[in-house]
Amino acid sequence: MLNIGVIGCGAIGRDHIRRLHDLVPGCQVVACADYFEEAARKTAAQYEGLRAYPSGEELIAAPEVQAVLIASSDPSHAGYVLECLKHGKFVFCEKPLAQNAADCEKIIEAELAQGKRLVQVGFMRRYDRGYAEMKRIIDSGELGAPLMIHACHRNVSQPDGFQTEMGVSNVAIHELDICRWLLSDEYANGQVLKVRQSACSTKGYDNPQIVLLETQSGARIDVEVQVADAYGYDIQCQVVCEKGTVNLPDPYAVVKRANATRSFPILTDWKDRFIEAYDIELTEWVKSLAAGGPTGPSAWDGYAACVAADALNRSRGTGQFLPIEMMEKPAMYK
Ligand code: ISE
Repeated sequence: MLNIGVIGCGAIGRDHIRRLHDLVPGCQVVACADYFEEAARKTAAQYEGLRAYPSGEELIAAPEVQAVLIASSDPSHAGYVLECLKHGKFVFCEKPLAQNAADCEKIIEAELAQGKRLVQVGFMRRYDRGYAEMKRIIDSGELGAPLMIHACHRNVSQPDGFQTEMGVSNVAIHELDICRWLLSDEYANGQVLKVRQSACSTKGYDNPQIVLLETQSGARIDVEVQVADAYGYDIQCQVVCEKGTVNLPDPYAVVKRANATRSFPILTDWKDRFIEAYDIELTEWVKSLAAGGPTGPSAWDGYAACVAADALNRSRGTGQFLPIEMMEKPAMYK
């Protein structure tokens, strides 16, 4: 039985605690912490045997905690991951791994010093059945080489304090991971374009934005990023290959026919859209730790996404494609 501590008792943190408690075999959540102590105490009160710690650091140091799940605010991720590595503990960190590539490099350095993989990053889309099938078809080679990806990420709302850069570093970070995974390729350059702004969006950040990327093999990717005020939470992805295309399926929804209209609902909450992927992701994570260590998205993958996000955010307003340059891949991640 793996004892897990969860840092961050906001929406996704509480959702993961429920998931680990109700669904995932072979583990129990024994500790939680939150920047707002009261949030941790309230969460702990809902589960037998769950203890609230006054800080993430104390939770990480607690002897009964064998593995840590980080679901706190983005700026706190890197510090907590480094703390887990200092204690040699397994850590699952929600995306993004850090606020920038430089902090990811520190994490990679600390993990290399431990001599084995301890870190997994929460790129849950890799566990979504739709994306997994797209990758299987692309990898089979039956459609020839992938040439282009058209993707879009449409969201209903963002929390207070959201900023333009987060459209890339927090939201489109999912596409930055899934596109390099689907194509088995790395990015060469990219830029962010500002488009005519939605009249609905008067909150002080760019919305929508377009992310453009070129991979090392010359494939091109465009991602429409609407961080808020969309009609629903809608994620689309089409990969155009030499001999055909593959499309991400819409999530399961019953089609209603009434009043001379055929319709089906579109989800609004991102936690629901990928609920099955989250379930599989954490089940596999716990299973992999029992077998010796994580096998899902690594600190290297977290780093690759942040390198691209940094370049994209630097490109905003320059009208230029900027190079996306990574350090040499350490053997541990090959
Ligand atoms: C949110 O922060 C997430 O993490 C979701 O996965 C993402 O799809 C969403 O757009 C973000 O707002």
